[in-house]
Amino acid sequence: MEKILNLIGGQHVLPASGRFLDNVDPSTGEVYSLIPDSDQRDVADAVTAARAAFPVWSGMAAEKRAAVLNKMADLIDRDWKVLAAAESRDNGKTLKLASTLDIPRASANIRFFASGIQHFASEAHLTGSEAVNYTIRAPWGVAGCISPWNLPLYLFTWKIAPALAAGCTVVAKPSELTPMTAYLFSHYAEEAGMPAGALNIVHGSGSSAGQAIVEHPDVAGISFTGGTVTGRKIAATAAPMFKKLSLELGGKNPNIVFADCDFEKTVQQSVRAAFTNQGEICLCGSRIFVEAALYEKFVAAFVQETSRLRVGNPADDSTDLGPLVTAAHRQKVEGYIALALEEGGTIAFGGRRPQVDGLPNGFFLEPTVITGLSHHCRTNQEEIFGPVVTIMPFQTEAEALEYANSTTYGLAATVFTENLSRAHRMAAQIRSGIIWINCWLYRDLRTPFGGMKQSGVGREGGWEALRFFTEAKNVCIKLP
Ligand code: TXE
Repeated sequence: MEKILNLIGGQHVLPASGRFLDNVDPSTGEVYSLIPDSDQRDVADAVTAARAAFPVWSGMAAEKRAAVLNKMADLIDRDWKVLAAAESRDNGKTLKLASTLDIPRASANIRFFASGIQHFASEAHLTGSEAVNYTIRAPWGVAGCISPWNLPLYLFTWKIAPALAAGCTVVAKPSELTPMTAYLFSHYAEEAGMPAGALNIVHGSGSSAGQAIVEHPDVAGISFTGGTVTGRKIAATAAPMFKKLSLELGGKNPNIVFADCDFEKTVQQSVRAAFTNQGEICLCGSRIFVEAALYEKFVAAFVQETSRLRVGNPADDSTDLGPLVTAAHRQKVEGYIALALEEGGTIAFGGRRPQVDGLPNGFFLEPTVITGLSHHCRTNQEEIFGPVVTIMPFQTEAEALEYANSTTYGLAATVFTENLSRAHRMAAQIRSGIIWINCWLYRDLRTPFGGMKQSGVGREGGWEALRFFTEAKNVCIKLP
């Protein structure tokens, strides 16, 4: 069985414990590879290597670092088929999605920040005729990059690319549920000519390897994407050490549909927003609020469109939803379906485990549509992170806004309306970091990305990410 290894100081190495964790294929429920069960010893080695590499890597001209990063992106593009197949097998996402979204985006992330660092600039200020002030933005040292399982290589590169471009050296930990593409990627460091130790990848559980990265005194900052509960724990560990923190956490995103929307497109985009990647994206539109006049028509069309989605083998071209990532996660999602019924909801579609030919033990679940709930029940307040969506009517714009803002999350929101003034009003008043009008997950990597309230701290993307991985220093020169 294939054994994944850590990348530390340019070498692929076994974990100090000698222990491995099982890596399960969610389509079959079977263990198909082994993951290093790393602990603080491996993390200490990785941090030592990253510290040693820091003067070399940060001392290289930005163009040189960019050249190495672009070479890594070339290698992703060269191997995209292998990477897409690995991502699909590891996570359960469809091969179609891995091939068109995850893997192309991974190389795009790297190219974007390789280019960005060459255009990154800082300010200078003349203080009358008395002094000149300028700002140095220098990488702060060793960055801890901790990424989740839902978009594995996509989010892994979204963190390590700006960190490395800025000149930080990295100790990264991919999710223990989906480590395979990060492992394949780890071989590119040497092939692309990256100095040993600039990128270190330590595999293992969050409570052991992840926690050790956050606790290590020589890791100056942490970029984390994952659940809100984990984010809170990381913040609590990091705060007494005053580490820099970027936290991209959960969402419970409203999708608001006004009666004046472009109906066909709205239904199609709403289904996409609810069920892409089995609903396992922090940006998914999981609470749909529909203006009362359109409600019945919308629910009927939404259910019909959902019924066309095919749950099946993620490797098949015709599959729209693969299995959920783990048995435990499916159980959690099913728990919310049961809760929705207890809270008075009605299942308008789905809710069961489908039979998938040849894959009787996969963690499959039907896309599920629930109606009849209030906006404040637990089902509509807590992140489910699966193929479950609720639909509720609203009467007025003010009511839609109240419902939209009624959770502790504030990551993304979608508004469908052809009324431009209303679109602007809603965009200004919804409390979330991203507002999509008449679209969903339409991304420009230059835009600030992140959430308000318990959806996180800080912003990724564009200059925000490069600013995060650098520290500003003011130099003031008194003129004679
Ligand atoms: O994520 P975790 P889990 C949400 C979603 C999901 C819930 C829990 O609702 O059901 O979170 O998912 C590492 N110190 N999202 O438990 O634990 C862990 O190893 C340092 C939303 O799978 O947050 C992994 O690499 N690291 C989300 C990473 O954190 C720790 C995407 C994320 O795992 C750690 C995924 C610790 N103490 C889940 N504990 C999004 N925002 O997109 C765990 N980790």
